[in-house]
Amino acid sequence: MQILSNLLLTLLLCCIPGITYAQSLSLELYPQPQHIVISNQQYIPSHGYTLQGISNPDADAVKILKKALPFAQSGKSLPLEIKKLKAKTPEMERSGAYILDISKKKITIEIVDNRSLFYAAQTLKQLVSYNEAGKRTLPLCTITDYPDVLYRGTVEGFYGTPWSHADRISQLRFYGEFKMNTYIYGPKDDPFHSASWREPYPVDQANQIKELTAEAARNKVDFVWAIHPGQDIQWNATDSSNVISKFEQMYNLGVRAFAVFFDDISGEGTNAAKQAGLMNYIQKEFVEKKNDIQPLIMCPTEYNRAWARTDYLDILGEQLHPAIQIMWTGNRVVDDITLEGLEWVNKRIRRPAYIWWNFPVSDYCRDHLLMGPAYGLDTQASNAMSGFVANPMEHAEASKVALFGVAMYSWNIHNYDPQLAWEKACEYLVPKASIAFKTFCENNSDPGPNGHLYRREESTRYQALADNFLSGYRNGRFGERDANQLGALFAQIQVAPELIYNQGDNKELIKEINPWLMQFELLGRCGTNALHMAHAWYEKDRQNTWQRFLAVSAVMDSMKLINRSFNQNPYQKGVKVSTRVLMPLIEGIYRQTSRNLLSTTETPSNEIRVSTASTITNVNQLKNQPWSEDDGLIAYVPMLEVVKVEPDEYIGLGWEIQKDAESFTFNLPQSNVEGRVFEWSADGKTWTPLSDIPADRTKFTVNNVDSKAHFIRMRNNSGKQMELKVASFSVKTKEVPEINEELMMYDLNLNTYKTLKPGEKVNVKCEGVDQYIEFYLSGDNESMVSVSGEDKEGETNMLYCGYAGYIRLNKISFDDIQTLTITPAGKTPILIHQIVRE
Ligand code: LOG
Repeated sequence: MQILSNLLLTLLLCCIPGITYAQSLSLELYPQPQHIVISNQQYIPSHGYTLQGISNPDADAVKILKKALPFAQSGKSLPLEIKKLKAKTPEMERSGAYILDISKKKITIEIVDNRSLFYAAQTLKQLVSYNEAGKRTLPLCTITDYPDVLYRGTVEGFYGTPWSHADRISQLRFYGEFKMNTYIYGPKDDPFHSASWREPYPVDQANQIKELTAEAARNKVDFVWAIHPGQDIQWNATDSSNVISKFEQMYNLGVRAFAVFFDDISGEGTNAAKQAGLMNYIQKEFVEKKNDIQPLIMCPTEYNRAWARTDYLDILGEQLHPAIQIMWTGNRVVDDITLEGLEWVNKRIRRPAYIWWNFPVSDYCRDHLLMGPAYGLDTQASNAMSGFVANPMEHAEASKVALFGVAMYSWNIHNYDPQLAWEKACEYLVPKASIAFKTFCENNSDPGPNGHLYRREESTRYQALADNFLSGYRNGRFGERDANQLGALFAQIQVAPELIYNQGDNKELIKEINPWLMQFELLGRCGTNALHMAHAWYEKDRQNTWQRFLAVSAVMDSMKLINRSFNQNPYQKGVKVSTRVLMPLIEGIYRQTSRNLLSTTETPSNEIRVSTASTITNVNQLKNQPWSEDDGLIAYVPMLEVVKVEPDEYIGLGWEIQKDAESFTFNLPQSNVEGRVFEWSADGKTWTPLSDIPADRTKFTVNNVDSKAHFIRMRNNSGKQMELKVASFSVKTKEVPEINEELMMYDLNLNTYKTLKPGEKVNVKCEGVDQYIEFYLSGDNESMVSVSGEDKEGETNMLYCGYAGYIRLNKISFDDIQTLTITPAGKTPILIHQIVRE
């Protein structure tokens, strides 16, 4: 709001003749320039321009200028002069710094390098507007601009499907447009980057990289190629030259910037002194010999403060050549970036850290999208970092929402406003349906519970509303005003995807987020139904409440279907939307309604009560790791980073007492197997070794788990620290023996049911009923049902015949009847969800 009113104020002031107004936020320019002096006047150039000044100005920049401005073909013209910038401050010596001066007689651009001209042209492009007559107008102004952070951009450093060639081209253009100058190539699942780092790229892929380096150059972006050799590197001359040979191949494809990543590895490769040795060797034998290569970058093994428990960083700080940059993710793997945290690491590595920000990366929460603002970035930190790159989602276009913020932040840190950047990003990406897109994004920004404990604001504007409504409903009230507002929101949510499909020009974006759009529409529907259901309950209309309950259940079933059908990756499969506020609200209303409907003194019998599955572990890094339960498979959600297991610590699982295990599977790559033991237990207290697991295997399935077992664990019995990755640790339970459908009619769960086909019947004893019997039934539109009973005289009395829905029979109507019989009265089956006898 503040920003908006500033803008308005500025615009107003600009309209008063003669006032010169200087401040950085006076024009819609992104990223915001550092200094703007602007007059009130918009001006229409009287002639086309001609270039003057330095010879051979950057051709890519000139192309943009020629598109933005009228250029003179012949005759009279205005000068557009490009000259060398005489810097008076160190900032104005930075690559990309420029001064752009627009007066009536002339435009002057002062530059440090080609990048400066390119950026000045990008700014100019944003300055041009059109008046009513369709004429180009320009504001008279002077813009003095430079980047706060030297290296700004992204690191394609996630696990999962690497970006496509087209994705990358589109990214590079986007970076150029918003003054980001760095793209670090390091997708974990590119074998030529990581697992097979010694191998050269096959021809077709090599050609694509060549194209990327050219596209990067056109956009004044450094294409940094990273190698990830640490898991199997040998600290010898052969492997040192293997790294250099690979770099040579990349150099020949046009790469002029390089990085070596040592993250997420275990064993010998983690040695700090050896890593520094290799980096210094590359510095001396490759970088210094070539002469046209950007400063080297390394990602250390202890890349965040939570993991920095040894002298690893100090060794790097001392031994690594001072020209080499060191990456850093912050206080944790995924976290905000604070000045305090930066100062802490900078002291140890003896240079300003190069930030690898793990946002909006979603490889640890793949069922979610992170579409919210890029916030949590210290605005005082400009001098404490040498670079700032963000690790994005595997969804390239969708990542641009956050990356727009990254561009704004890293260029002009002090003035960074995450919310404003987010809004502008949404408007930029889906201009014709930006409101719908904002609705989608603001309700899809939190990763859900995760091992990194990283959460993001989501649906913040609706949190109080949702809480109020739900707590009122739980106490028997119906907050009409809250309900109206929520109703409007759900209606907006329901139509948002349609608007985005129809009006969104960015087809790639739509393709990426399509499963979530489908789910979002259903969320809107589900929310609307839930509110109707709550209202029906408030009106004391049980029949209607039950119908609405069935409607909500049906939409929830559709959502489950989408969750089972799309995005079936082996890590976090499925499609989750609005899990922070809105889905919990709907589920809360749903559960409360179920409780309301079933408020009875009966409790389900012991037979159908269940215990729950969960992880059991005393390993710190795993304590917050979620687990999944799906089709009888209980499993740790796979983790990406190396886990350190101290002596006597264990990783385990427990499962429901009524289930028997069919098999146990583990896949713990990168682990030392020495001294580990696998054990099972019936009670979680006494443990018995699991035999038959080969001692050297990091991956194995046991098919004959003792039927008494309800816990399994792997314990470190080696007396020293053990390293491993948790790719899988799971127990499959046997199919539950034939479900007794009869029980489902009395389990106090409205979601389970018994199906009754035409001709079949169910008898219900009337003995013990004091007040009434209720039937919760469903079927299709034609499903009819009859309830009848035989009285003492042996005569059949029809008590109900009609549609299958909610039926309540008061005791008085079946006083002299011992058994009621319920049966379909038409040609279609009915479902009995619950029979309540009170
Ligand atoms: C990896 C990275 C991954 C990210 C988020 C770094 C330096 N390395 O835990 O590839 O995308 O975290 O899951 C990492 O962050 N490991």
